[in-house]
Amino acid sequence: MIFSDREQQEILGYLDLLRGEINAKLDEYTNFGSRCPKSLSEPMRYSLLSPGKRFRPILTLLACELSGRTRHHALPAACAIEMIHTYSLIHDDLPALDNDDLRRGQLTCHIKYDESSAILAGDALQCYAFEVLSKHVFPKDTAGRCVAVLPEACGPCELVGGQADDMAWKESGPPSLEFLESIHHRKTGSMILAGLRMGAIIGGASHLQYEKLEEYGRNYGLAFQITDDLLDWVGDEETTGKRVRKDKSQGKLTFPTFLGVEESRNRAHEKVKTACDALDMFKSDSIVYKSLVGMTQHLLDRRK
Ligand code: GRG
Repeated sequence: MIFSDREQQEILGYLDLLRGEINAKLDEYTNFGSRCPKSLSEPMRYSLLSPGKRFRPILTLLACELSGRTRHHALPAACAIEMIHTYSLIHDDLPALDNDDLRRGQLTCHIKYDESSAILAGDALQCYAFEVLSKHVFPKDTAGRCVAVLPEACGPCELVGGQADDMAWKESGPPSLEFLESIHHRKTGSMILAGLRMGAIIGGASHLQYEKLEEYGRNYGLAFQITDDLLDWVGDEETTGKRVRKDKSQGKLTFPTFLGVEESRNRAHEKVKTACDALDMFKSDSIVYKSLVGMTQHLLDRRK
């Protein structure tokens, strides 16, 4: 889909508006006052409120709107997904895992504070995500359905399982492309799918709408990961806000190491097209539909 300059500006403006609403709600939810020790709330807020792209919670809001309800109903679920995502980044950056010192353009949590603070901040964000879902999503049976979706996505068979396999594969010999895709489906795709699923549930999606949003999410997830891998090869630290050229030197399993840069780019194009095609039943001139397509196509021009 080709957007005019004016439409592109409208899309950027709309995505900024959603990002602003998400940031304000994350701030509000983590203003614990004296109920939570400052030594914990500070590192939690430091990482959570840092300038992430917020594309997972944005997907939740857009899925809710596409499915028929206004986005404010999905804000708690959007914040919950960002809390889980931030916890995974804090823990992934620890010395025992990726040992990174830069994230979102600022020092990682354990460098800014210390390791124990970072571990606890991650733990607390993980639990708090479920508290937010169960307390703030209405009606209660909808909250229950969301509380069933999120732990599956970030649990042993998805996010954490994908991470475990990513760390252990060297012991089991040369991996296949299928295995690489399976790791990325679990580490990256599962959280994207969970965000879309919760948005669809809260928005009251029909069975078919739900399935189409899932199909979109599976393809978006892979496209996102391929372009993320490519950024490590061709991106720069200043724009991405994180260290680059680490994957190759650390022998990481990525799409460019497997397929080369050109073939990886081709794959990303394919996935973006399939993702956008999955949205056909939602096609309209609405800013919600156009923003979802626009942000998907933008993956191919990612700089961060
Ligand atoms: C430690 C439980 C645990 C899990 C680790 C998600 C994960 C698994 C590790 C994070 C590192 C990584 C390379 C994950 C793949 C997903 C990914 C590309 C995350 C970065 O997401 P962005 O680009 O980050 O959306 P921002 O900062 O914009 O939110």
